[in-house]
This record gives sequence, C-alpha cells and structure tokens, in this order.
Amino acid sequence: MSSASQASDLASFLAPTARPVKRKDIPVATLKQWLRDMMLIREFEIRCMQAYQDKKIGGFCHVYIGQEAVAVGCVAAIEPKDPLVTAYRDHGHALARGMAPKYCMAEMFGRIGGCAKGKGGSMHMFDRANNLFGGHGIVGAQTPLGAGLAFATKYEDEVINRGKSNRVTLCFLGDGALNQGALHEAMNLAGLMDLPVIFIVENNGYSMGTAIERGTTRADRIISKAAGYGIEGVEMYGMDVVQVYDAMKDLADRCRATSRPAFVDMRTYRYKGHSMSDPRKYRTREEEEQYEAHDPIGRLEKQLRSTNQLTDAEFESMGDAIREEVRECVAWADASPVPGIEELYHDVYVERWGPYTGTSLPSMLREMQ
Ligand SMILES: Cc1ncc(C[n+]2csc(CCOP(=O)(O)OP(=O)(O)O)c2C)c(N)n1
Ligand SMILES: [Mg+2]
Repeated sequence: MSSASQASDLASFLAPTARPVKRKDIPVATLKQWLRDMMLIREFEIRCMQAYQDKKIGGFCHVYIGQEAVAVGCVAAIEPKDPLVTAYRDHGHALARGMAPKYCMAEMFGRIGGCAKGKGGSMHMFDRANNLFGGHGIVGAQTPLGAGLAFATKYEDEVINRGKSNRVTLCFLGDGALNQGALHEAMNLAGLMDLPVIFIVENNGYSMGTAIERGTTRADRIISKAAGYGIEGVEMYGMDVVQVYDAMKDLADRCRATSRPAFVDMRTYRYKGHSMSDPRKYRTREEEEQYEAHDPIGRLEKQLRSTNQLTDAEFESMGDAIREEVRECVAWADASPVPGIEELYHDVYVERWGPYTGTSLPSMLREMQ
C-alpha cells in the first residue's frame, strides 16, 4: 500500500512545489526567530509525548512534528489582527500565533491554568487575544467557521467601521478534510460572497492511515477542486519556512487587497503517527527517513550556519534556553489545579456576542453591497 502512495516518493510529492524565494532581504534576526519558534514547537511536543506516556495528558494527542515550517511561515505572513482557525493538530499553530507555552501545556494537562481552563485539551487550543479561534476535533468542521470569520471581519471593517475590508482569515485543514461536505459548502460561499479567507490544506499525504489518493480524486492536483468554485489555488513547499513565508505573504497580501478567497495545497509530512497510538503500518521507515532528511529545522539551521550567521555556541544556547523554557512549562502545568466541578457550567453558551445580535444574514449581505 505504501509503495503506491504519492507521499512515498518525496521527489514527486514535494519537489515540484519548491520555488525560488523572491524576498532576499529577510533579516537574519527574523530567520533566527523562526528557527527558535520551530524548535520551541518541536521541544514542546517531545515533552508532550513523554507526558502522555506518563499519563499526565489524557484523551487524544496529535503531534505536529515535521510540519513546523507551515504554522511558523504562515503566521509570519499575516498580521496579529488576522483570525486563524485550525484542526485538531493544533499545538504548533497556537505556539506560532503567540500563545504562552505554559497555557498551552496546562491545557494539554487538563488543568485550570490552560487556555480553555483545561476543558478543551490537546485538540482545542483557543486564544482570543491572539485571534486564534481554535483547534477543532471534527474533521472539516473548522472550514465553515473560517468562512464565517472572514464574513465577520468584512462586515465589521466595511459596515460597522465604514472602511475597507482589511483582514484575511487563515483556515487550516488536513488532506483528510478534502472530501467533507462542509469544506465544499464553505468554499462555495467564500467564492460567492467574496470572503477574504485562505483555506490551507496541510497535505501530509495521509489521513489517519489512508494515503490521499485512496480517498481523493485528482489527488495529484487538489487545487483543481478550488477552481470549481472560482477560487485561486496555489501549491506550496511546506518543508521550508522561508518558502512558506515568501509564497504566503504574496497570497495573503493579494487576498487582503481583493477580498477574494484562496486555496493552498501545502505539501508537508508528519514524522510521527496520526496520534499517540498509531504504529504507522501503512508506510515504510525508508519513506519517513526521506522526509526527515528535509527537516525544516535542520534546513534553516544549515542555511544559517553555511553563511556563518549562526555559530555552534549560539545554536547550543538556543536549544538549552528552549529546553529550560519547556521544562518550566511542564512544572507550571503540573502545579495548576484540576478544574472544579462548577466549571462544567461556565463558558458553555454565549447568548449575545458582538454587534450582530438581531441582524439577519440577508440584511447583513445587503448592508455589505
Ligand atoms: C467528521 C469526522 N470523521 C472522522 C473523524 C475521525 N478522524 C480523526 S482525524 C482523521 C483523519 C484526518 O486526516 P487529515 O485531515 O489529513 O489530518 P492529519 O491527521 O493528517 O493532520 C479522522 C478520519 C473525525 N474526527 N471527524
Ligand atoms: Mg493528513
């Protein structure tokens, strides 16, 4: 099965999406920050896997290891005011978006200090202050929310603030969500209503254990699905943070300026199993090793070293500081109390929110014309 999968051949799955980087002037300090951000996500998740084995973390746990360049590069390409929504493999997005790692770790531990007071867990990282509208556990369920967020920003910017729509929403999904009806309804509305949302498929070649071409038509060119809704599609190389940033910056700027949606086939790879209990029998070790040789952290580290912009000592102290920071997070999370039973009744239902109460969708659409 694995020998037939698209992802089994790195050269045909990834290489055609690699592009020369247009921006040659990215400051070294920024590149080092991206390196640090990706290293933090990886160390955070390595500690999560240990804590899961130690039964400190319950429920499901899906790690993002291998895909770090996607979240870091995409977040770097947008502004803090732009909303972001994602699926359940969400720790990387939360950290890249700026959530303090200790709140993320306490959420993993199911403790009151967590970003959702320990009631969401690994798959539900929310951070309103950083415009992160969650990780979501139902495959594809975040895609109508992505369209809705884009609608809300457009309505606020144009109707309430009487200006020009100037926010773009990033809506991440996995390749396993490609055939969910919700995505197609969301894309249809986004195309029809000119919603500034970018659907980013983190295409790691597999759903739980199903290779993409076993469940998806035109798996080699999924952007053709967006074309059916009049939505621009772009294929991107997701293993290089600089390429992700460079390509996403152009697309996000275009989407912001035109208020049109877009769709990205972001080729990437997850090194670990689908969740903590996946023995990865559907693919070979050789296949995994091909991708590990293209590791996004190793790539950027090598690039910075080869141009003498990163010394051994600096890289080592970066790693030490990150390991220490994550160790402290684990201690902080472990010391945070378990939520009390009364928490069952808090934060469950919001009766009124924002300026929309009492306004119907048809009247809002008329106001936006
Ligand atoms: C509607 C729905 N169906 C099935 C599941 C069970 N399920 C959880 S993850 C998953 C696979 C999703 O794969 P993909 O979207 O490629 O994301 P990845 O795990 O690769 O990040 C499935 C089928 C679910 N959570 N929701
Ligand atoms: Mg997948």
